[in-house]
Amino acid sequence: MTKLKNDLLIRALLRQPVPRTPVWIMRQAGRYLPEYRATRAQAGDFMSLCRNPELACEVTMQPLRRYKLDAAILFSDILTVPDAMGLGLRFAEGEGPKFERPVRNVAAIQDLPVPDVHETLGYVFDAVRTIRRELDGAVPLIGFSGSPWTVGTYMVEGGSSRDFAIIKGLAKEDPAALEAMLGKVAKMTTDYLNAQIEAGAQAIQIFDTWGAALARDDYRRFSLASMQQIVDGLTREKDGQRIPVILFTKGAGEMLADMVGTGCDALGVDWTTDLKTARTYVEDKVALQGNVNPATLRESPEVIRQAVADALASYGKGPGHVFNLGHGITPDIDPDHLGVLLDAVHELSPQYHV
Ligand code: 1CP
Repeated sequence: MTKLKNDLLIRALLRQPVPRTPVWIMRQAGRYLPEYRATRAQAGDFMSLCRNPELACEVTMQPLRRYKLDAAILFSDILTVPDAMGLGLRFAEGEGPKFERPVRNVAAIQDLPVPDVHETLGYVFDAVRTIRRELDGAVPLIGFSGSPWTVGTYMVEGGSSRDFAIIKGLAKEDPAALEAMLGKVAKMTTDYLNAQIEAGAQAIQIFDTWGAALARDDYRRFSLASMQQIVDGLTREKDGQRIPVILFTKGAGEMLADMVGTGCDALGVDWTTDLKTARTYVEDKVALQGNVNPATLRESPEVIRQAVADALASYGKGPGHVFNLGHGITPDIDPDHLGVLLDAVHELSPQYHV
């Protein structure tokens, strides 16, 4: 096993001292990069890109060739799991994800299979192995999944949703059925992430994009409990190295305090909670990742640099900060603006680590 040449991300996630704040960017491979758009065109469509390990590796590497990043993230999607459960995923051009067979009732939940991940998602683990070979230890590779609740919103609604009316209806009418569905997704996701780790993923992030659409009690019952089930089942050490786990509930706010108890290593924070406040919620028990507003990247270089300075100052001194945006970079961003943000992190962060 190659030793990491740059292990700043792993050290920061474990709250160990680092000489500067490591940085990666959610959705760092994606549509804002012209080279990504070219590779996707070559693949034909988004799912063909995900299913081709060589091309998935290529788009994973693209942002690392341009920028000084401290991690790679597997190129895939959170919806590969329900696709493997037989729901029939397609990405209609300009429309976002759609499922042909959404899960709408108790019978569909009972019939929902939990297939073997090696038989259905082998292309993802092939991509992980291909990327690890290509990285050759330069930086760690982050594997990921969605949270069962977030994935469940797409499974029940049949695609993206504004108000989550159908799944919230199910939560009210038949909460036990919803829990059963989330339990199946959690089981499949645990196997999926463990197979990513087996194939070479060196840290794990669980994206809970829609958890904060729930009231706090419902968040605990439907989102946090199913993430807990995953964390409890994850491989936490491989080849003598701990595999850090990051939970990211967008808009978590005070719920960050509830998330610490899962046994995760780090929590993602979006820009609606400042890092100083988040640090008081988690009482320095876990590392924090974030949290510049992605919209800041539309502003001038001066504004971007100031946002970096503010986020670093808000976290303050000491270990346990991984720099990131508060959510994914959007397709409209000028790639040079991301360079400004990353240069500022490299330049301004060492003073917080003396
Ligand atoms: O047109 C295209 O090329 C597809 C756009 C795209 C990309 C680049 C989709 C479709 N998925 C991805 C890759 C992706 N998705 C990654 C790996 C790339 C990287 O981070 O560098 C990751 C981690 C995701 C995760 C993901 N997919 C989330 C959670 C993170 C988040 O941003 O909140 C969610 C909610 C999805 C669903 C999804 N997949 C794709 C789209 C457009 C969406 C969002 C749909 C919606 O808004 O409801």
